[in-house]
Amino acid sequence: MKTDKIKDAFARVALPKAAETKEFIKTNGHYIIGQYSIEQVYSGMKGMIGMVTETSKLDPDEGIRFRGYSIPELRAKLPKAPGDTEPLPEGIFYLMLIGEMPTDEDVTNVSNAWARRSNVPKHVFDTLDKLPLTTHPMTQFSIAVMALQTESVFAASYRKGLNKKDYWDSMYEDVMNLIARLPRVAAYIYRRIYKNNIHIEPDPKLDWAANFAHMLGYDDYDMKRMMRLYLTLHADHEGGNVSAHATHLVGSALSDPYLSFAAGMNGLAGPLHGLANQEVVRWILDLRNYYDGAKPTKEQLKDYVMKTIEEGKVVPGYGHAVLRKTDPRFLAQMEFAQTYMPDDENCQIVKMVYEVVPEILSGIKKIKNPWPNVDAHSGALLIHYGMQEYDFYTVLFGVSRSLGVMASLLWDRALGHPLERPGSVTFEGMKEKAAKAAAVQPQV
Ligand code: CMX
Repeated sequence: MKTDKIKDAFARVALPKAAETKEFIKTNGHYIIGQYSIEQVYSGMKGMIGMVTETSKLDPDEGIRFRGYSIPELRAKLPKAPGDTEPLPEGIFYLMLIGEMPTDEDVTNVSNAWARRSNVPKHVFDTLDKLPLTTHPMTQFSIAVMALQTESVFAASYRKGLNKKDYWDSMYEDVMNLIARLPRVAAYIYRRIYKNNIHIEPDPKLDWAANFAHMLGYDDYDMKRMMRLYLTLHADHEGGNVSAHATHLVGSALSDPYLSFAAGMNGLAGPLHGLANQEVVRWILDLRNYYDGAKPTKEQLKDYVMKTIEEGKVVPGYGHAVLRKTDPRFLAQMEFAQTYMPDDENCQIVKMVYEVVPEILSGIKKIKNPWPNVDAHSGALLIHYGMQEYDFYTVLFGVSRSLGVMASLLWDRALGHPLERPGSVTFEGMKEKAAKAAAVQPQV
C-alpha cells in the first residue's frame, strides 16, 4: 500500500499517547478534580471539565490557543501560499492533528492528499437536487454530509469486524476524505441556490481554501486570501462548544465521522452558535434600513441596540459562554479589514458597533461577556468581496470547523475514549441533594 506521511505522523504521535493516557488514568484516576454547584448543573454545564480535547484550549481572557499558539502567532508562523500574508488552513489542521508546527512540505502533503480525496459521488448532488431551493443552506449541508455517509470506510470496516486498536486507522481515512469533500459540497449548495445551478469544476492545482473560493465563483486573489484566513480562524474552539461537543458525543457511540460531523453541523446551525454570523449581517442590514439605508450615528446605533434588547432579543455577535474579553478571532478580522478594506462602510459599522455595544451590555448585570465574538465581523468581509447571500455564511463556518472537530474525533478514537454518558437527576432528586448539602455546607 502507498505510504501516507500524514497518517504515519499521526500514528507516531497518537499511539504512544494512547498507552500514556491509559497509564495516567490507572495511577491518577481516583483524584477528585472538581466540585460543581447546582447553579452550574442548570447553566448548561458551563465551566465543568467533562472531556479531554487535544487540539485547542480556550482561555476566558486571552482567547483560543491552538496547540499552544495564539491567533497572532499562527498568522505569523503557519506556512503560507507563495506571496500570501495569511496562513493556509492545511497548516492549522496539521498542527491540531499532529501537535507540531508544520513545514511547507507537510502543508503541501495535506493539500495534495485532500485534492486526491476530494471526489464527491453523484448521489450526493442528486440528493441535494431533490430538496426545495428554500431549504436553509445549513440544512442542505447537513443532509449532504449524511448522504456522503455511504462512503464511510470506518462503517464498512466495523461491519466486517474491526479490532478496537485499529479504529483510528479507518477513521483517519474518513476524516481526510470528509474534509477533502466538503468544499465541493458547500460550493454546490451555494451555486445551486444563488447562481442558477451553474457549477464550477474544482481546480486540483489550488490549495484547499483557494479551490473552495474558486468553486464558489470567487477567483480574485483577495477573496482567496480572505478565505484562507477565514477557514483558519473558525477551525476550532476547544471541545465544549456545541459543534465540537456534538461531534464528540455522537462519535463516542462509534458513529462514523460523517454521522458525527452532521450532528455537529446541526448544532452549528443554531443562532446562539454558528448561525450568529448570518444574524449579525441581518441585524446590520436591518439597522441600516431602520435609518433609511444611511450609515447610523453612534447615538442612533445606541438606540437600536437598546431597541434590540427591549424586544427580548440578543445582540448577535456579542457575548460568549467562555470568553470574557474581545475574541482574538474578531480582532484578526478587524485588522485584516483595516489593512485590505479601510474604506468599507459595513466594516466601519462593525467597528462602530464594537465602540458602542460593550458599554451597553456591560450595564446589564446578567450578561457575563459584553465583548464581540468571531461572528461579529466575518459577514462584513464576505460582503466586501461580493458574497451577499448571508444565509450561506454558516456553511463557510462549518467547512472550517471540520478541521478541528475531525482532528479531535480522530484523537478520541486513537486514545480509546469511551462512550459518553453523563448522569442526570430529576428535580425531586436535585431538591434532595440540595437539602443534604444545606445541612452540612455554610449558608450564603
Ligand atoms: N445580547 C443580549 N443578551 C445577551 C447577550 C447578547 N449578546 N449575551 C448574553 N445575553 C443574555 C443571555 O441571553 C442570558 O439571558 P437570560 O438569562 O434572560 O436567558 C444572559 O445574558 C446570561 O447569558 P451569559 O451567561 O452571558 O451567556 P451564555 O453563556 O448563556 O450564552 C451566548 C452565550 C453566546 C449564547 C450569548 O452571549 C448570546 O446569545 N450571544 C449572541 C449570539 C451569538 O453571538 N452567538 C455566537 C457565539 C459564538 C459562536 O459560537 O459562534
